[in-house]
Amino acid sequence: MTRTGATTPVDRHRYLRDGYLHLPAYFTAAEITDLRAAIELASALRAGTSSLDKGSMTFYSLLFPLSEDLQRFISQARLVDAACSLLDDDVWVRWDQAVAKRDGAPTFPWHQDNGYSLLRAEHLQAWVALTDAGPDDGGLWVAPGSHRRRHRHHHAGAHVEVDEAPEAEVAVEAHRGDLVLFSSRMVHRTTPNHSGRDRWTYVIEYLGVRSLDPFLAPPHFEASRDRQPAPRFTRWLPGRRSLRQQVRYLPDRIRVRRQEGSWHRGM
Ligand SMILES: O=C(O)CCC(=O)C(=O)O
Repeated sequence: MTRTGATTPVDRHRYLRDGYLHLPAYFTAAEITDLRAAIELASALRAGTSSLDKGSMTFYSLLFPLSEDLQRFISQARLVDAACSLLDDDVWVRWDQAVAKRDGAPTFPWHQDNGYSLLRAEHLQAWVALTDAGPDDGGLWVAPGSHRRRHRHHHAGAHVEVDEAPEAEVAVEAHRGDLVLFSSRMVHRTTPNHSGRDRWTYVIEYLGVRSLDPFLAPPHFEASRDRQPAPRFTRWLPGRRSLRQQVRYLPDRIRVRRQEGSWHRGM
């Protein structure tokens, strides 16, 4: 089957079945070099540190609002096409982050990203390997099939962790330029980096436009219209206008307000 640059029907079937897709060599070396330069510039503009930082692991979050280059990257046709197809909706980007897992960085424990975002809707994580990221260099491990239900989490300091570690896991042997698309409900972790090199990844979170993030203030970055790239900041996505969505999140908003400051809500 010809790859159009995004995803094929077979990819979609595998994504729905396993909860993730590993697409090797999705980006060229030149694209990754440009992406890293844009991340570096935006990170320099972002003040402060993240409460998710752990040992020699550093998170640089919400970079795209600071960079037109990143806005172009996250709304490029191939990514938008893949995100719309896998979420079956037009999409907006609620979050991005570059993560440096430097030599010696520890495990980042098993979790679903919904455990951090506190969203009820599934979102799509587009995980770009900016360096090699295999099992020995702080790479990603996934539990195929675990995305079919919400798992209970407990707090572990600023982090959350699923109550029960999955029984079956798969290491994703990612190389620089690979793309891993996975469901925010996929239980995943990353293991320590013992490689002597720094591991860098960039993660973009796509959410269907009918889904609200009640915790994030507008404007929001709309990435597609009619499933074509249509990048723009807007205050009024369909999910935000929906009374049903607003009411659905009332109990969560009250709970989060009570917990505010005790941990980090993010990806
Ligand atoms: O980048 C990492 O090593 C862990 C971060 C992570 O699991 C995530 O972004 O959900």
